Amino acid sequence: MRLYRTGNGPYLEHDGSYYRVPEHSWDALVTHDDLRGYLQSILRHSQSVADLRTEHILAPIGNQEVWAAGVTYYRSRSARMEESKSAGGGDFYDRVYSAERPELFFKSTASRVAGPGTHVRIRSDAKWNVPEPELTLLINNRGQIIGYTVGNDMSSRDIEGENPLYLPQAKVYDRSCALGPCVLITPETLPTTTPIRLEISRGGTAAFSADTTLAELKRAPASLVEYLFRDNSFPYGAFLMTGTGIVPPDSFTLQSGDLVRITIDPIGTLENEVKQGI
Ligand code: DO4
Ligand code: MG
Repeated sequence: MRLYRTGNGPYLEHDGSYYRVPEHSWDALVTHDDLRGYLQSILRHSQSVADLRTEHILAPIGNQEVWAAGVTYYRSRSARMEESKSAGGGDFYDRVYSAERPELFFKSTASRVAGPGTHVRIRSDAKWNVPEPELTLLINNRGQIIGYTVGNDMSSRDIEGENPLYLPQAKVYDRSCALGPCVLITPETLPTTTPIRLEISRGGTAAFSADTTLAELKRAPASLVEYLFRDNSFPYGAFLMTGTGIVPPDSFTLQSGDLVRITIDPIGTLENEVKQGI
């Protein structure tokens, strides 16, 4: 089952048919005692409706905070070590990759999140920028993973590489995070064969593309959630981005007008245009 947040309230998709969800509060859905049971009863008792208009689809977020895990893939560890070498920060990334405690950082409030089909931003004082395609967990207020969405952790590599203490500025700014297009509601852990694909096009031609799978993710999602919820409460639940396994070559930086497409097959494709300084 896939849950969409739209300008006309939430919709449920199952086997290609769409259903309206009577509960309009996204926060009430995320914190529902039995969200799957509630959604399954909608499938049993209501008629399907016409297809969703894609322009009505919003980021699947209410009052949830967005957090992110870092250096959870070997590729990210190597890229971080390289970009921060001259600042003397390389060793930290190597150590956090193999440490028991993961790197978790605050990524976004809902107001900074871009929905599908809208634009993400490059901050105006950054010169080296990339998207980070990340499987993103939706966790209820009781610390249970209730679903999965696609996330883009937009990042300024020059700012982060200059000094690891600049991480919040490299990561948190207006429209630095995209989520969507929906939440896959499932009690199952996603298989390690699940592919994550990043495609960046510029002026209609491919500028970069790459794939990874969840087999490369070093940490179990449940363990990341357990750390996030230690001594930390989330009355509306939270999103947790699980880190990137794809980093374009060092010669690559995003430009205004680029189109970023991130596909995680059982969930869908999140597509956003990039703008700088707007
Ligand atoms: O340590 C910096 C953040 C890395 C990150 O966002 C990632 O690995 O996805
Ligand atoms: Mg990231």
